[in-house]
Amino acid sequence: MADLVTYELDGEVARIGLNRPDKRNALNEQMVDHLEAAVDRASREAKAAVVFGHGKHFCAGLDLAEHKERSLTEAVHNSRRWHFAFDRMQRGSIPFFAALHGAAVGGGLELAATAHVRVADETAFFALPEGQRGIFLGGGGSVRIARLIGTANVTDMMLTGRVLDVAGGERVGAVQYRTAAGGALERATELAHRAAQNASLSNYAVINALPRIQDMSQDDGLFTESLISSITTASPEALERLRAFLEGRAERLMPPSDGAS
Ligand code: 1HE
Repeated sequence: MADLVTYELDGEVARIGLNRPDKRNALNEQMVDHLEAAVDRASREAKAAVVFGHGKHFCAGLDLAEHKERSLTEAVHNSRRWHFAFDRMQRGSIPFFAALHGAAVGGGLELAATAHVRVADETAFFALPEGQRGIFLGGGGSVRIARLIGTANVTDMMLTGRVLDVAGGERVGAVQYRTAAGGALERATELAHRAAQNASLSNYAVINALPRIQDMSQDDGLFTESLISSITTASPEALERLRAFLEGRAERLMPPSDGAS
């Protein structure tokens, strides 16, 4: 049987592929375990990672066939299992880029919202059909998707079954980069390579401190920012990078050219 989740290392970037295309990469329990193992492996071996879907779609969400057999208690544990696994990605040690195409729906959108940056091609679409299925978000979406696109948009998508195309996804803030059909994986990989060049501690602060600061009061947030900022500044890597800039050895920033931003 083919691996439910594929893993490959492209230099400093790990590429993790959902690999159950016949079921549109619907996530069953085993896949969530394999995904978590791949995330942990990437965190040890890579400086950034991409998560993508094999086949026609990114991910059709929760495996509904498996879910319909669950007792109430099992459903709670399964939802918590998703939370723990996804948390290892969102609050881990390296940034994740989601490459989206086709359906990114239900739990698929919850997974996409767990990544730190989303790249979607023109075939991508987004929906939260939980209401239509008689269930609710269970993979962290009521927190992560709501923070990403706002509670009003989540409410609308869940109540009305609204399906957003890639432009709609971009409008609500779910999509940071758009590509032509078939281009998301390459673009996400390129962006991940770019992120891999940053100081690891800065990336760690971006993915761990920034979201926590959003949950704080302004006063606590500003104080925490000062602490994190001073910790990163004092790291040997920062000192070398600051020196390199001042000695003219670092790349200068350029205004974006077409397609480069
Ligand atoms: C599935 C699933 C699934 C497809 N669980 N088996 N998610 C949903 O409600 C989305 C349900 N899926 C769809 O709306 C469509 O399948 C897609 C738009 C994603 C893709 O359409 P299409 O035409 O390419 O594929 P298909 O013919 O609908 O499906 C192909 C097969 O995948 C088919 O099985 P087959 O044995 O008949 O070939 C489908 O039954 C199967 N399949 N999606 C199980 N989700 C932690 S809480 C999160 C809560 C949620 O995620 S709720 C949203 C669930």
